[in-house]
Amino acid sequence: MAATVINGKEIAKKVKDNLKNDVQILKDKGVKPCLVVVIVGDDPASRVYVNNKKKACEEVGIKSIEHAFGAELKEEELLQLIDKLNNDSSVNGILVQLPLPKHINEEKIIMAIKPEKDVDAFHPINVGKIMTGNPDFMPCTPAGVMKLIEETGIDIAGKECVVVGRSNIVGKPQAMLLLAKNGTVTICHSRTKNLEEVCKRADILVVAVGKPELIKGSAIKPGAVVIDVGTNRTEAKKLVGDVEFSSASEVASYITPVPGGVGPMTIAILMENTVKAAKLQSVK
Ligand code: NAP
Ligand code: L37
Repeated sequence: MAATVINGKEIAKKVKDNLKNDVQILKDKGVKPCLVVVIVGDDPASRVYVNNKKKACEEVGIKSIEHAFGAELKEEELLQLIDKLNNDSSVNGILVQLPLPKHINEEKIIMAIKPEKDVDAFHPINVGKIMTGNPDFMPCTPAGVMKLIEETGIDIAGKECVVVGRSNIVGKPQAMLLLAKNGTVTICHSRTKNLEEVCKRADILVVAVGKPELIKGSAIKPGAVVIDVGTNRTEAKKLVGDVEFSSASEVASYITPVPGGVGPMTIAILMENTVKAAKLQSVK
């Protein structure tokens, strides 16, 4: 039996539509939510994502400002810009699109962003709040994944959840969110032995590795929910996930496509975080 394909684009649209109302209420109070997106260098994937983020802002009614720089930008100059944005009360959210050029220390940049404006939830203060519960901002991609799982109607409590990948952006916070919903969580990475066997235990499988079609149908438990975070461009310029869709969709009960799965949800959560930032800053 073929799996039901979870339509991330449609679910993201619902999230954004709900936000429009919140934005209008804020505007009526004289608060204009504003997101600043900073992009350094000419990574084509980052360019697409930043454009999609700006487009989403427009849809929701959030003001977006882009600062684009060549790869030669100095770390010091970026830190100065962040300092200026931190102190500009008309700016609610600051997002520095990663990856940054090698000569810029990403950790240093993340640490420089005021936690109240850190809509990516990458600052250690926000990461800590995700771990202890009750965060101000949700981690965009993992929270988007949670909404997609929610949409299947499946209760996470007590389920075997396997996350493949342990990055600070996706894998690690993903595991925390699944744990918070009482999943029994296993995290896999490049040193995991018998990856297929571990994946096959999963009722809910989230894959965020960055290796095209790494996970095949043979690694999936019949009836599992499969969420594919991977966004890989093949030589033929085709976009594929970390899961082999053709074989996996024969075994899973629900599966996300690439594109049109997790990507649009990442952006929808970013919009939620920006509106939340504007709300929190307006009651100060
Ligand atoms: P990352 O920082 O490169 O991390 C990749 C993780 O995968 C690491 O933990 C690595 O293990 C693990 N890994 C690598 N090869 C493996 C293997 N053969 N078996 C098991 N684990 C393996 O990547 P990321 O930022 O998390 O992104 C992952 C993918 O998701 C990429 O394709 C990225 O483009 C995509 N992504 C999509 C969205 C979206 O919104 N759709 C958002 C963010 C990222 P080690 O830790 O041991 O090295
Ligand atoms: N929050 N996310 C945040 N901060 C960062 O610094 N790098 C990074 C990050 N990752 C990120 O932006 N990922 C991402 C991935 C895919 C999309 C958007 C953001 C996306 O829009 N994906 C579309 C297709 C895009 C395409 O055509 O290439 C999709 O449907 O999947």
